[in-house]
Amino acid sequence: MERTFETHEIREQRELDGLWDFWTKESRADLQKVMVPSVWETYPGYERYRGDGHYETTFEGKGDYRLVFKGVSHTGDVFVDGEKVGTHYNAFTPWDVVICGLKAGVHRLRVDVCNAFNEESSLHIPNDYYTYGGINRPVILEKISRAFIRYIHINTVKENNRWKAAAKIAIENTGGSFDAVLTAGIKNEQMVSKKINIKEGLSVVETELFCENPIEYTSLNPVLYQVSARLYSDGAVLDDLIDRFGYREISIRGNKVFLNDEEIRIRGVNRHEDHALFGCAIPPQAMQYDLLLVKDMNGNAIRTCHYPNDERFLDLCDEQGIFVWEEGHARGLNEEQMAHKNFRSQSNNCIREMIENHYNHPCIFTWGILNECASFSKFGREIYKEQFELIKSLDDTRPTTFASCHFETDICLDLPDIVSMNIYPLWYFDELPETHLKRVYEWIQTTGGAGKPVIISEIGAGAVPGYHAPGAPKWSEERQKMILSEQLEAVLEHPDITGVFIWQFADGRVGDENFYARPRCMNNKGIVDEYRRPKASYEVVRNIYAKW
Ligand code: ADA
Repeated sequence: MERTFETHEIREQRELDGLWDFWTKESRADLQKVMVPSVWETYPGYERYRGDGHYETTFEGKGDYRLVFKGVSHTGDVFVDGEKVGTHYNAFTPWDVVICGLKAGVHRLRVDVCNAFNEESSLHIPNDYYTYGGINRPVILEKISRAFIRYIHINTVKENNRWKAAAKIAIENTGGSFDAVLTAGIKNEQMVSKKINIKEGLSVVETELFCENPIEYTSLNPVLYQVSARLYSDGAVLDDLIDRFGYREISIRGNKVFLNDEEIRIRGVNRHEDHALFGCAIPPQAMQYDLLLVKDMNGNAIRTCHYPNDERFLDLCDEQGIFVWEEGHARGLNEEQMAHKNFRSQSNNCIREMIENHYNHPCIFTWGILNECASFSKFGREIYKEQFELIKSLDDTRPTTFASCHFETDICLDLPDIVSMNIYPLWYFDELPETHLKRVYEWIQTTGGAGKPVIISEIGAGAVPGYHAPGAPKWSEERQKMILSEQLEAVLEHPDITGVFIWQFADGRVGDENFYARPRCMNNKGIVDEYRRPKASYEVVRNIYAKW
């Protein structure tokens, strides 16, 4: 399943999900059939394999095609009939390859995948989450003509009590320039039509779209609208694209954040794309199960720590009115890591791909970047500034934020629209949550972050699932329950805090490097374990979130 709705009526698409050949050895001695999407850590014998893996399938066709990869972890090199046609770095963003003039017949598609921590990789490094290897999200084969519609971005604004929808429609032309007609509109509403000359490369057409009395998107009534565009040449339809959006504006008034006129109060969880059975290649059924748990515990928000998420997950959040903080890819990088030769380009590409592909999701209320990186240093600040400027140049309709752990030393709090702090009182240090939070909030008011909305982007405590012991020592389920309860009560009782994301939704796999602080080689701060079995703290969260 590519998305939770049909994205084309005209463009022919075929999902290439299913059994592919997989091998790692040059001789192909270990060749076996595996399902795509998947990661090799879920194949017997490859649970801890780090290196190169090869995936191959065939498809039949003739002419021009676009291959869309929704996610390959972490580097993918694509070959069609033995010829290299594309490459991409970063597991968590979609990318595509256009192949022109294929002869009629059956073609071989091979993807060489690498998850090694090599010197080219600045974002996928040993970290407090696992870098899996494989084709972790769907692969789609699309038949295209000389030009195709890459995206439709919709920006909704309410003026004088009337909603307006401004569209930017991007068309990619792989051949010479030609005259065309572009039509666009919201489903069941009036269509607009424009005559255009399409140059080679990418052109963006801007137009306003109409809808009589649209219903506003709210968290309790998340109404979605479909927008479609079609491209015609010489009277024949060449291509189309359908996407979804909601009528809504995110605004900041004083130190509060609003979705239209609804004040946003976050009862959230941090969620890694990680599952005991699937690694980071989580199927839609399991995604929805996660969301059912979040809703069952009276939560209303997800932070996609620490990278962009699968579009199908965002679709499900749109449909259920869940607030999403979507994050660029980077966790805990120090100055030296941020000075890596590829860091700027890899990190900025991730932001571009995230915003281009996820612009329309009404569930996303903020873009986050650079979790716990060097926001205390002059050099770090340059990078934060550059990335916030990049975001605003791509989307100035949403607030920005970043999660900092640099209490009293952060020098970047003037840069985002929302200030977010990760704090772990009673887990990493002994201070009453209420006292700590008061100190943190008062300090923020002495910085460039003064007066801005404040989110507690992480609080939490570890518990090894099933560990119970008298006296509730650290790592027991009872201790986690006690700590979380005190932390949550303190945050939610604070009059000026927009909300909280618990660290974390589910236990998640980490590398062996940090074994002494991570029993089981897992980050054990989940309120459910890696199979989604609730720990004792689940009920506590459920009761506290119900009150807020
Ligand atoms: C940090 C970080 C998380 C996780 C957490 C923890 O705040 O942002 O990725 O590592 O700490 O469990 O200590």
